[in-house]
Amino acid sequence: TRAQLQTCRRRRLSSCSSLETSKLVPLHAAERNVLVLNTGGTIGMTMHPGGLAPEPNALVNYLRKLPFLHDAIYAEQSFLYEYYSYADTLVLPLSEQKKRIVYTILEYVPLLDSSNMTPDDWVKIGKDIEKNYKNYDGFVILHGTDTMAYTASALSFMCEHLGKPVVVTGSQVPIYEIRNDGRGNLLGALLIAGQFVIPEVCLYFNNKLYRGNRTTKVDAGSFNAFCSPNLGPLATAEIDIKVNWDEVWKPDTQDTFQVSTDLSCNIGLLRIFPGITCATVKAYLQPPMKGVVMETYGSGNAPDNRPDLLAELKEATDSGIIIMNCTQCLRGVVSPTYATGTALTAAGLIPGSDMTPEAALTKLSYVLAKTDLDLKAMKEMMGKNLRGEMSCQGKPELGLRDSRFIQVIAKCLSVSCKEELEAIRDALTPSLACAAAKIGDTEALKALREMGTNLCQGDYDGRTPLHVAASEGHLGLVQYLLSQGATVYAKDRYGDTPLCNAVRFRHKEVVKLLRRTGAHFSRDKLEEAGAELCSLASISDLEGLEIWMLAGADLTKPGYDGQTALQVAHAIGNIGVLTCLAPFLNQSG
Ligand code: ASN
Repeated sequence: TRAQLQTCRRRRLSSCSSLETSKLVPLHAAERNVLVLNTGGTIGMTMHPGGLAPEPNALVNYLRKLPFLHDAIYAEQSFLYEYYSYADTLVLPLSEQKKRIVYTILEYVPLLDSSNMTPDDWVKIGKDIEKNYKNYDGFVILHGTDTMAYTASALSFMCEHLGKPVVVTGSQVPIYEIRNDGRGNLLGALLIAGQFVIPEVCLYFNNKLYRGNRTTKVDAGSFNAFCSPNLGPLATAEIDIKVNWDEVWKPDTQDTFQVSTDLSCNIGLLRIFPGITCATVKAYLQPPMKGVVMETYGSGNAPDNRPDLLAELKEATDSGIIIMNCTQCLRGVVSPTYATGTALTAAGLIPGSDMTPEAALTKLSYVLAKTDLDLKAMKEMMGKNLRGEMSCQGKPELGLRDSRFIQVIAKCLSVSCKEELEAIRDALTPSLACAAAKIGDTEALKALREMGTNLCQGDYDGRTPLHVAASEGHLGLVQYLLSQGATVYAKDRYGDTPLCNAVRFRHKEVVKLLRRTGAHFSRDKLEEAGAELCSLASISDLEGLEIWMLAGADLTKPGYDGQTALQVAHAIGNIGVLTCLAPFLNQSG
């Protein structure tokens, strides 16, 4: 069984002194699992008579030969091949953060040049993420660059209540060439997807991680092919990988992850130009058109001395077509600065803030497919910031740097420069937040939040306020933290999640809440649960059994000797345990 193989792997690792992770870090705490969906793109292309085209069944075998993308010795000694039992699982060498990224590549058939991709391919990717969500810490999508920004944007909307990183990447030169950008891009994407709980669909290219729905391809001939014109990178991979946590999206959701695979095809992009005729606009807005992104000039302007054009637009919006006003400029925001812009709003267009056309188009496709919404609700949704795709014009958040507390400490330590202030902030605030979580002090956490603290950050041991609140059983606080974007997937240095902590310290209501929010045990933890359940059954610990079941443990999983908890209860004739387990048995089928 997998449980036995897992035990074998651990035994092997602990007896093998040549493996750096063996004694210092337990195997399950050091390994992170990433699923790579290889959809195609230049990264895996070779030269064919007609030009570069995808080369099937080649990538995994090639990567296997590259020591920095596959540690064959570790794989061999840690029993990796037997455990995963499929040939396309590889493992990176130990990372600087002392993590091992174990990655499995799923190759699509056929592999596609991304110019050939359609929304059906986005749906396939979305479904694969959904199907494998619980078994991996993060996802990497290998993809061609031509339509990468569209796919990343579409996935960002389709992935509802996402809690794990999805990193789209590819390259400008095939990975098989001597000089190429594929190796670096793949390596960076794997390290990020495996090590940081960034709950977003991102795009990684040329050492930068961007929010996917903010990107656009700007260069056909450079390794620096993408830019995110209106939002800085979420992370940069220089000597160190630095995550800009202030910028990372904080979902305030308490719902479980799901992928919305309904997309509308009746959408379009219409770029206006001086002298565009009314007939062109009219033809474009005919049924079955449902939503259009109009690319206007500057800060969202179009001629206001063309009553014919404005009337055409007004007629279209009156008839129920949603028209988004986005700018043709690479940078900047649609704003009511000019009369030529406000005329469009009067004609019923929705100002698209600083959304890229790619984001606005795929958002339309996603929103228009929500058949349970009426037109008004759809329009509201289009104007709302759903996944960080647009900037909200409001007052900027107060930075912790502005807080008196940090200023006083900075003064005592005689520091003033930005970097040092940030270093103080990053060192102090996670510990302060954890201390507040320990005593259940929601007010203190709110105060820290108001100072600009990111409540999702872990302390020196990777323990987040959510870990601490879950350990202590502070239900209200757990709720508050979840509403502030705390992630249920954070792992501390021991590999434990808040759910593990809530189970260990037996806080039933917290377990239930975390489960509703999408928390789950890892595949390995579920394998091992058999032994724990058996031991609980043998001592008739009903409370312990119940909490494990609530956390999603599977009653049919055997312990070390092949017996299940039920068989143990039977063997000792414990009716109490049998009655306690019965309702869950039906669930686990
Ligand atoms: N045509 C390629 C594609 O989009 C371009 C690339 O990946 N660099 O698949």
